[in-house]
Amino acid sequence: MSNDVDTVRGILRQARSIAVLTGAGVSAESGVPTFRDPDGLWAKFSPQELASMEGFLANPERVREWYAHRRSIATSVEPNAGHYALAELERTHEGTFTLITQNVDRLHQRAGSRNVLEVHGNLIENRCNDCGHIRTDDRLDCVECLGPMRPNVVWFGEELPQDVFAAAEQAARGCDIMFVIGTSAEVWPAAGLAYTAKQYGATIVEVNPNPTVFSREAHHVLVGTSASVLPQLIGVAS
Ligand code: BV8
Repeated sequence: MSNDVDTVRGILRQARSIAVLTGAGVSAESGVPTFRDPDGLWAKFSPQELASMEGFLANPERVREWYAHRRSIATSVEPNAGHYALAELERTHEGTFTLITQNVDRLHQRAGSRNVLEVHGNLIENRCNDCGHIRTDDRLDCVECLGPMRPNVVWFGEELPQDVFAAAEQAARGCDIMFVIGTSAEVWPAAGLAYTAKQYGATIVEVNPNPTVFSREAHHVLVGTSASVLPQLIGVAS
């Protein structure tokens, strides 16, 4: 297993199809808390109470306030060099690059990434739990059907958006290199995309300052933060 940026840059130059799977670690250097790091969200809050339908039904006001708080963080910070490096990689690999993100903060899009598969939705929008109507204001009930509006994210126990996940699976099966960046790879079925890419023969590159349950599956592990490693990968001094 190589831990060398130059080796990976050589593989990247030959790649015909690139897939990237990102997690909360990519937004950490922008100031957005991760989930499972020692100072992460789950150290302070219970995912079952705040990121599940049960938690929402039990206390909709508390859940809405929590997401409004996270939305204010996400909209008040800036994308970091890691986000911009991935947007640049998409530009230089037009049509052969797919960014799959578990993140709900939309920082990839604000950094210029255009083809972003949000497998866990986004917390900028609200969605009617009954008819799916999307809004970005804070109305509590749907103007279309009066159903309850909730954050447009995928909660624990909820199915991922089928069309988005199908596109992500297709990218994972068809790529010849997959970067797995800033994710603990503990949340399924999103984490399964990295295993699928490996199963279909892709070269797997993990970018993370810490080891994860997935590290032993990677052909190359670049130990470091995404904001420092990713600009090096695209040949920009970070
Ligand atoms: C479903 C949105 C069924 C909301 C989130 C199989 C096995 C085991 C369990 C399951 C399984 N299948 C399903 C499950 C259950 C569950 C699950 O996976 N549980 C796990 C936790 C045990 N999955 C589900 O419930 C999924 N739904 O399966 O439904 C179904 C099917 C059909 C019909 C009906 C139902 C839904 C899962 C989605 C949950 N929603 N978020 C919100 O954000 O509020 S999950 C949440 O975790 C985020 O989306 C997040 O992105 C995701 C993954 O976390 P990470 O992004 O990896 O973040 P984490 O903090 O864990 O790690 C950060 C990493 O970054 C670390 O490695 C750290 O070292 C690194 N890092 C830190 N700093 C940096 C860095 N890296 C780079 N640079 C840095 N600077």
